[in-house]
Amino acid sequence: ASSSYDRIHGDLPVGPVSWQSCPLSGPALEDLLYEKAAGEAIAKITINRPSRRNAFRPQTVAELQRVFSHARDNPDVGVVILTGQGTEAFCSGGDQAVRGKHGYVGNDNIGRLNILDVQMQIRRLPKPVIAMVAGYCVGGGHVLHMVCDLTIAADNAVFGQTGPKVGSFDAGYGCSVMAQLVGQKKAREMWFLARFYNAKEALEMGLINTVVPLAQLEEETLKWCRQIARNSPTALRFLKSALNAADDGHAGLQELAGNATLLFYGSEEAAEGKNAYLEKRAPDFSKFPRLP
Ligand code: S0N
Repeated sequence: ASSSYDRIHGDLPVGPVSWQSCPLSGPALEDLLYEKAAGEAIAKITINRPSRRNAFRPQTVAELQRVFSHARDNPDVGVVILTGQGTEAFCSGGDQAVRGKHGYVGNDNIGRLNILDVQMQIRRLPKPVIAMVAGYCVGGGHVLHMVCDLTIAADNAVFGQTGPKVGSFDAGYGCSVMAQLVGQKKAREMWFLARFYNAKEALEMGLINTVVPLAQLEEETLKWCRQIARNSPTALRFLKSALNAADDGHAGLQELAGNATLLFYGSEEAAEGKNAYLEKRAPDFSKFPRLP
């Protein structure tokens, strides 16, 4: 039903968007597509290794770091979609072909677990990140969707951890965020048995937000993005950090507090302190109310 708010704000844009490649300084992306919707505050990051079920190697992860950083800084972006190329997989986790003794090995011959840095980037990005999932979403790929703010799944999506089957595990957000989402018993089931779950089961256990037919996956994701993109960016920023805060401990508080500082800097009261310092006079805070 349409409320007076809806009537005042008008209809959301509908239909497909025109995706345009996002210009990025530095070397060309090899493992990702990074696009922006023309005229809309929506960016899309696509892991583009479909022949490996979009498994990530160090190169993929380094590129994810670059584009998430760009999306964070870009004022024209209000919401970010993370997805995988094709319909077979969102992401199948770390590329086992380059797994070495100390992580995943890239061109520099150094083992890395740098996907953990991307998890942090998504968690702390002050804009909503939406996982758009078709096909397999497993292993480290499953952790990626869990750290996204929302997950929209196609009806062919399959979710699960494989770690204990292939001799790996994610004992960080991979466990703690999962337990928050699905509860301790179900999280232990997911990790200990390493079973796969279909989209309906994932929805029932609170792992994802909605399921739609594969053909409507992007259309539905855009609907959610457009609804988010017209809302207050500052409210969204605070809400994301507030929803992280308790679980992230000191780091969560620091993120939330940073947002408070960011807002306070825009006030006359904060400006009085700065101006007084620069003008070498005592600040006059007496005009600012001591609110109840
Ligand atoms: C995804 C699965 C279920 C798809 O099965 P399907 O459709 O039958 O396709 P396949 O024939 O199996 O695959 C097609 C081709 O793709 C290759 N491939 C698929 N996944 C991977 C992968 N992860 N690595 C390398 N190659 C992959 C296949 O080999 C096949 O190639 P060809 O045709 O040449 O044979 C199925 O593919 C599957 O089960 N994949 C493996 C899933 C898996 O076990 N992933 C790894 C899980 N572990 C992690 O992700 C590590 C955790 C982690 O990231 C982490 C955690 C904590 C701290 C740090 C880290 C970190 O890594 O940084």
